Amino acid sequence: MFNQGSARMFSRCVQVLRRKLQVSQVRYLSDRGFNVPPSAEFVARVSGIATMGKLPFQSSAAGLDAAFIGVPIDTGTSNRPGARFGPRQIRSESFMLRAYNSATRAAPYESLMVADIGDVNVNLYDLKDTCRRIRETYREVLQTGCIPLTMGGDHTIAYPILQAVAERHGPVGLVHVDAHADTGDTSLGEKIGHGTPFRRCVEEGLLDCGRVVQIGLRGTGYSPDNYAWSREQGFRVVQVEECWYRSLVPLMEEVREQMGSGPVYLSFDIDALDPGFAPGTGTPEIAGLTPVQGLEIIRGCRGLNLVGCDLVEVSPPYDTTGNTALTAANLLFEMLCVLPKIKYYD
Ligand SMILES: [Mn+2]
Repeated sequence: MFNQGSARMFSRCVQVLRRKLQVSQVRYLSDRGFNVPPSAEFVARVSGIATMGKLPFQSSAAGLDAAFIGVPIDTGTSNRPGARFGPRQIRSESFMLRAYNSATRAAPYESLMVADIGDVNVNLYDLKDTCRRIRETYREVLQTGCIPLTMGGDHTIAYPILQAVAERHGPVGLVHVDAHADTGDTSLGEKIGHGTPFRRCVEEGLLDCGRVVQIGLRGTGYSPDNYAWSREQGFRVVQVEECWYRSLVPLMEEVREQMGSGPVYLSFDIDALDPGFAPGTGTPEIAGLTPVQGLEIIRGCRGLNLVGCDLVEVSPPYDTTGNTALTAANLLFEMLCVLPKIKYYD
C-alpha cells in the first residue's frame, strides 16, 4: 500500500536513480528545478546533440534567466569569412565545459535557469534584413526578462542587439574587448558592417558614452590617431600596449567604478586575443591579449549589472585545431558565471 510518506520516498528514489543512471540523450532537471547539463562522469562527453554546454534546447526564452543564442552570419566581415559557422563550432567545443567554475566557485546551474535557444533565422543575402531579424528576435528574448549570451557571428550583430537592449534598458554601459574599435563610419560606402556597429550605436543614443571602455585595441590605422573618435565620444580607450606584461585585475577595478550600478553590455571579439591563441577569426592583429587576461576581464565584470553579453568573430575554417572555438566556449561560460544573481560557494 502506498501512503503519502512512501510515495514521497518512491519519488525521491526515482530522482536518485535518474541521477545515477543518466541515460545518454536524457536532459534532466536538478532537485532545485534548474536546468543542469549531464556530467561527463556519467554521460560520454561526445554523445548528444550539440547544444551550448549540453544544456537543454528550447525554442523560446520563456522561463529562462539566461539563454545562449547563436547569430550565424559573416556577411558583415571585411576579410576572412567563416564566422557564420561560429555558433555551431562553439557549441561543439563546449562539450568540454563542466558545471562549476573551479577558480571563482560560481555555480551557475544552481542559481539560474539556462538553456540554448538556438539561432536567429538570419538572411545571408541581405545584411540589413538580417539586422532587422536580430533586433526583432532580441526584443522578444529581452521581453521575457532573459539575459542573452550571444555566440557570433561577425561583430555587425552587436548593433541590432544593442538596439533591442537599449529599447528595454535605456542607454547602456559597454565593456568592449576587441583588437578594433569598430567605430568606422562607412566601409566601401556601406554603413552596416563589422567595422561600424559602435558608431551606429552612438548615433542612435544606445550607449551611455561615459560608461564605455574599449580594451585591447591595436594594429595599423587609417590615421595617426585611430581612436580619436572613440575618445571624443567620452569612451575610455585601453590600447593593448597598456595591457602588455601585466595583470588586468587593477584595470577592471577602475572599469567597475566607471560602470557603476547601471545596465552594462559586454561585447567580446575573439580577435582581442592574440592570434597565436585564437587564430580562427576574420581580421587578426598581432600582439594581442592572452587568454589569462581575457579571463581577468570577464571575471572582473562580476558585480556589474550585466544585461547581455556576446562573443563574436570565431571563424572555424581558420581554426584548424578547434582551440579558438574552445576558448570562445570557455569565455561564454565565464560570462554566464558573472551574471547578476549567480551563486558562489565561499
Ligand atoms: Mn570587433
